[in-house]
Amino acid sequence: MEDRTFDAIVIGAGFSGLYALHKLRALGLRTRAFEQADGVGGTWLWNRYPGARCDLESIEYSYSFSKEIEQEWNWTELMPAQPEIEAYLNFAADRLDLRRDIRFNTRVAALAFDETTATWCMETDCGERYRAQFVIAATGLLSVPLDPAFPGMETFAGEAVFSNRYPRDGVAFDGRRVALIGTGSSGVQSVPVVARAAQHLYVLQRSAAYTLPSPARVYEPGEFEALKADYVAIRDAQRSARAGAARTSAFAVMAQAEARPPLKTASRAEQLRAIEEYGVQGALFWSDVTHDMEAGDMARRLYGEAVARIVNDPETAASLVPDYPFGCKRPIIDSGYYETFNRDNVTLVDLKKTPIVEIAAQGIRTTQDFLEVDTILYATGFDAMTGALTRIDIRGRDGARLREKWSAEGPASYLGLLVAGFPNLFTLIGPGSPGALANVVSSLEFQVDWVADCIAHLRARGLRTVEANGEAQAAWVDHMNALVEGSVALHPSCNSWWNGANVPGKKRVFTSYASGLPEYRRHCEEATARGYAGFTLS
Ligand code: NA7
Repeated sequence: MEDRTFDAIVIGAGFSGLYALHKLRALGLRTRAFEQADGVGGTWLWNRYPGARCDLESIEYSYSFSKEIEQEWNWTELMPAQPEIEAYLNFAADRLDLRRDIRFNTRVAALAFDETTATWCMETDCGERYRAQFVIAATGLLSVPLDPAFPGMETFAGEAVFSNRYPRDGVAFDGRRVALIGTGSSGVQSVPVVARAAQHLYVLQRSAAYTLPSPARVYEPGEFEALKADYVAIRDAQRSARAGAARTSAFAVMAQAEARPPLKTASRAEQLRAIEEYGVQGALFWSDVTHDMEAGDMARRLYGEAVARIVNDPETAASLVPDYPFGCKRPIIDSGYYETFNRDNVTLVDLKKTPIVEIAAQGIRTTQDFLEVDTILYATGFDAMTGALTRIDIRGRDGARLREKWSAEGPASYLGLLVAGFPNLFTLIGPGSPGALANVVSSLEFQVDWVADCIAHLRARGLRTVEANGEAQAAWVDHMNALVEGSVALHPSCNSWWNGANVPGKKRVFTSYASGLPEYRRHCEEATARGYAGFTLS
């Protein structure tokens, strides 16, 4: 009979779940991880869409806790592509012998806190029950697909695929007429790759994206070996960097912009020189762009001028200019996105002008056209940050449901680690953490270490539970909100997964801690040093 009682249960076997399993096992806890997919990788397993690539350097978007993994693994590209990240996580899982404690193909459906034993009862989608004192939700910030609801979607006779659960064996686009819906990071990265194979590609865009050319490239011979020898210094620099990444990244682009002069005081000649020298990036590299709506609008227009220098067709170029300010959505890094619209086999369909009416057996009907296609690639995003937790039926003290609490009050949590009323349920990279604003790997390593220290502290003192205090949680939420007050990310025109506005009916709240990873660490370490201030240990 399978043992169903553990010290700790980890939900998810992506970057955070794998490290949590390793760390808790090393602490001597009987730990079992549950993963709904058939392999490790999490987000990097599901999102196998063409062109999927990280926007941080591989040397920084990797585990720092194991010197062995650092030295034994060889990255081949500066900005790693999805297959290499998935292979890396498989390597780490094997190197740390994690698979024997992971139950694959198993989705966690429900969690209920049992007050009498101070343990969590967990139920899987097959109705199996497990019990553990601690639960670590390593469920990812971009793991719950958000599918559109176009009339007639189910009647499409061709192949319909989703970027966020892309088929393992890939999709043949060769010679096909393809429609791609959605121009966030997934859509923008897919466009150039699909365009090279397809007979014709229709890009169906509801909101235009701000996207910057990726510095992605293969390492020169010897280049990675030199970096590898320098890991100590690289990790040091990462630790003190606001975004948990000190080298090239989308975050660095925004930080550089803040260090430059304001756009509002730049002369026309200076503005033009910026886009001549730096292309689209030159339009955004100014200190006031993400803080001042007027400067944001100037940057938007300048960005349009830079796009018009790349895209030949003026109407297409105009449609590709966002109608919202930079900084409202997470910046994208692409490989030849705008240039792709100069290909004869690519058509941009501006859904703001001609919305989708329905999907039919042979294609997509807009208010203006019928697009006959063989394949539809949906790249429509995620119920981010909270979705992975709210779709599990989580009941804490007095049977209170996390889903209802968060939907009524917004996704509150103390330090992004624990939620009041839900003892011993640690949330990794969820709301209240640096989440979407920092290198997820750096954040999760810190959080997992914090959780392990906290559990060791409880055990050493014979304590059973740790729980966030309501007042500390409320103060943390207020602090988080104050940090983003007045920023473009919360502007009413800003519909982004960053603030939940991409999900119909979801409360508009900016859920990532905006003061950077070092400051976040300081808050957490300070709470620990003050005897777990803000938490109740009992
Ligand atoms: P995103 O960034 O949420 O992008 C989703 C895209 O899909 C976006 O352009 C949406 O337009 C579009 N969308 C969503 N629903 C519809 C409907 N119903 N009709 C038309 N278009 C729609 O998700 P991604 O997967 O691209 O990227 C997520 C993150 O993953 C990314 O930031 C990186 O960090 C990695 P909208 O903007 O809502 O008008």
